[in-house]
Amino acid sequence: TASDALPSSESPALKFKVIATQGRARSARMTLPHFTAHTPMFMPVGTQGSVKGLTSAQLADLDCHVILGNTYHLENRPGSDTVAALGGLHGFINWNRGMLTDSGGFQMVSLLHLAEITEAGVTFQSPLDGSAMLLTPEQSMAIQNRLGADIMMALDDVVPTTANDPARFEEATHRTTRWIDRCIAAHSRPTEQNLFAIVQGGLDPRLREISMQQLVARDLPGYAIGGLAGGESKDDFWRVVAQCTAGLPPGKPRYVMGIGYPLDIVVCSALGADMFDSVYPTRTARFGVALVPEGTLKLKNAANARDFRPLDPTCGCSVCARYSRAYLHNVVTRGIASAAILVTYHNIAYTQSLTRAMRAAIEEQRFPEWVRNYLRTMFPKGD
Ligand code: PRF
Ligand code: ZN
Repeated sequence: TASDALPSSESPALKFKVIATQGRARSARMTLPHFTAHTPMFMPVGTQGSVKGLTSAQLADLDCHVILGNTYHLENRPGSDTVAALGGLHGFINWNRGMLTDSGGFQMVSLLHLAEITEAGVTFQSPLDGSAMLLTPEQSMAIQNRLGADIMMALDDVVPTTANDPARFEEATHRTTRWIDRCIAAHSRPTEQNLFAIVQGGLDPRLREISMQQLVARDLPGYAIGGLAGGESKDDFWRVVAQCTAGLPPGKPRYVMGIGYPLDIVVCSALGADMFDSVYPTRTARFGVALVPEGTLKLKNAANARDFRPLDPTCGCSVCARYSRAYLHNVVTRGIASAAILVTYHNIAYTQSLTRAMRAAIEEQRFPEWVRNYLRTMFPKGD
């Protein structure tokens, strides 16, 4: 409860202060070099720097506190030296709030099936000319230092949870620890940028425990839970998140990587996670799917053609204030460019109001009721 001693931590470029807890859920303030973010928070993904369909001004209007960029994509084009010359990612995309960059390895492994992981780093074929390229922990740090995001992610060895190879998970867990030491040594701006470590270990509780113990000993400003959201069962997913949120330091931010289904954001927040990112809300919008309290609304369905209600009557966003489902059905089915923009805007409004509502419920000590109501709306028959 709010009267307990509330955990906090302070490091050169990050202050984290839990302001309320209820059960394992917490509401916190995370002060970064560019912004004080409120958690739990969802961070939209701008792989190439920009969140597809939204301007920086719209993202700020939507109450986004931190957005994501990817090392791998930005290094390819336009290149981190160009970005650095333009004032870092913040200057390049004209965004003055928080930014986080992922380290690049996971993107190469998941997007380019040609990637190969060795002790040196992640080797892959350049998508531009097919030549072999190697991303080492040192290079990932050098690129991320040039991009200048508030939070940089360590280069980690990610094995898909569906791989049936215990020896490979064991190797990846220990390699992720060896790589964090190389990342720490290579990080050249520790007073301006935060390096977060990423817990690996697949679905094995023993490996997760080892990973946490080794990474927590490095005393980093924040910790991510990696290697999930890759097709494992919900039971496995929640079990690993629960183990990690219980084992990570209470006074430091906890980030579950690759999580964007609203239900997962709610469950992980209830388990004590603070940060989430995924392309899901923005990507699904481009397929004409709107996020609503009942689940999803597929705008292509003919049933919307004469439905004059907004996407979500309870949503306060400017799309819901101005447009009907019938209009959005029309622009989506005809492939008009504004369709993706309007649905993306609403979907980000939805995820931001979801996390804002959770923070308020935790702060007002009514989070269990809030969760019950959320679940009742999404699963009306209790199924
Ligand atoms: N590691 C990194 N980025 C990620 C993940 C990870 O494990 C995930 C989860 N599979 C999403 N993005 N570096
Ligand atoms: Zn809306």
